[in-house]
Amino acid sequence: MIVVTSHPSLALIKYWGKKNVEKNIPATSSLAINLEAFVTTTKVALSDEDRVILNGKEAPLPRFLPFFERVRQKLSSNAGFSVESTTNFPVAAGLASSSSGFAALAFGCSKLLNPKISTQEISSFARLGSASAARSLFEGFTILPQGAETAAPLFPQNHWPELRVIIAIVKAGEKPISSREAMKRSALTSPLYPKWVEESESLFLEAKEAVKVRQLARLGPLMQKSYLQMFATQFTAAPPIFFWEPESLNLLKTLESLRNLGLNIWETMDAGPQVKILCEEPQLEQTLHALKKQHPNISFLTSKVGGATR
Ligand code: 2P0
Repeated sequence: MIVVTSHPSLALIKYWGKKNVEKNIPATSSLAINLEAFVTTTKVALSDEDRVILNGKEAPLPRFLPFFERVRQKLSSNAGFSVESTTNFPVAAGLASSSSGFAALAFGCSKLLNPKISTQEISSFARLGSASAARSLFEGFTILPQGAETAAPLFPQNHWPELRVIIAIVKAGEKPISSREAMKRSALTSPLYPKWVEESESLFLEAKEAVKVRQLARLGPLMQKSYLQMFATQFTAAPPIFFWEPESLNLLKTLESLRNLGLNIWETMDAGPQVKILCEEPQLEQTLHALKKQHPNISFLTSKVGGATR
């Protein structure tokens, strides 16, 4: 048996849509950080048949079988996998649980079958399960370029020591539609989708530079454009997709007013109502204080940039 821990991958520049659906290849380049405070712990053992238990409940196998089959095929094995996974944060709530989940699973299954396998190859297995999981394998700041089969490390965990993420849990229940279904619908029906794919590459290239020089005031507006353009493809899909809750929008307005007062804080959102706010350590306490005062019903968690799947 192998025990694996992994952190979810929070995209600052988003992957949303696929270049190749069957191979799960992204249509847009993403840039992300791992969230240290959120942890998935997964035990994987070889077994006669496949079985997955997530947070104490038997999980439906169809979501995992194509992934297991590809790992077995690529590593020339017919072993089954018995998997038990727990998270210290809500799953399927827009907190990237599938990224840490499939990263841990890919790491565990492939190391059991081939202990010498490279992280690059594990990343390409993880991508088959969930494209964002390809990024979770590596520490710190990571990229998954459009068209790529594997993610790559960009900067290590200690590249930007003052960077903090505040995670606002607006609503913890499971989302009404999976990311996979939602991005499929955006791609097939939103008139804005081609423009989103075209424009996201320049956001990605500029964001890489901003991260390199650790300039949050330069990175922030690029992050905003990325998540808002991604959501524009959801709002304009047919039928439209609404992941936001009223409280999400209220929080965005608070963030704007705090920025106008001089705080260097910038948010992003994913396929769910939660809001993730980037700031730097010297402004962390002041920001948290203001947010808690204005939004007493929201829970705020804080994270640093996290390490690799291990
Ligand atoms: C991301 N998200 O870059 C984007 C931003 C959500 C919004 O990757 O179909 O679970 O399994 O490859 O990776 C969530 O989608 O989708 C996601 P699949 P995934 O983090």
